[in-house]
Amino acid sequence: MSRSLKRVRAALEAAGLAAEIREPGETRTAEQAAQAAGCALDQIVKSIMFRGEDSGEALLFLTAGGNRVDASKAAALAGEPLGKADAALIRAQTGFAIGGVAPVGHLTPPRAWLDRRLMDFDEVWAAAGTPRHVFALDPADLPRISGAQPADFTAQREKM
Ligand code: 5CA
Repeated sequence: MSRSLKRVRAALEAAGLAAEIREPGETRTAEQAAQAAGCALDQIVKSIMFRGEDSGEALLFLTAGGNRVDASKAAALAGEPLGKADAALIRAQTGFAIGGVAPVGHLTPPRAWLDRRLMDFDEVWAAAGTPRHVFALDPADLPRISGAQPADFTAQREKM
C-alpha cells in the first residue's frame, strides 16, 4: 500500500472517522472520480492549491467538482497574492502528488478553505492520497478534519 494512502487512512482513524477507502478505478480528475464513485460532479471534493506569493506556502481550496476557484476571491481570503502551485510545492507541503491530494493527512497542514456548495450534500467524495483512491464522508466533518473554513471563493457559473 502506498505511503500516501496509509497516511490518509491513519489521519481518518485519528479523526475518528469510519471512512472506507475505495479503489473504484481511475480518479485523477473530478470527472473521473464522479464517474467512478457514481455521484454528482459537485459531490467531488477537488483539492485546488495555490502558492501564497508572500508566504511561499501552498494554500488549499476544497472545491465542489463542478465549481471553479475565483482567483481574486481566493486571494482576498488568503490575504496575499496567489500564484500557481507547482507539483514540487504541492508535494512538499502535502506529501501528495497532483490528482491524489487528500483533504487530510498533509505533511504540513496548509491554510485551507472550503466551498460551501459541498455542504448541500449528505455525502461527498474526496481523494485518499492517490489518483485511484477515494473515500466518502459527511461534508459537515470537513472543517474539523481538514481545518478548512467554509467560505465563498468560487466563480459564478455560466448560464445555460
Ligand atoms: N482525485 C481527484 C478528485 S477526488 C482530484 O484530485 N481532482 S483535483 O481536481 O483535486 O486535482 C486535480 C487538480 O490539480 C486540477 O483541478 C488542477 O487544479 C490541479 N493541477 C493539475 N495539473 C496541475 C499542475 N501541473 N500544476 C498544478 N496544479 C495542477
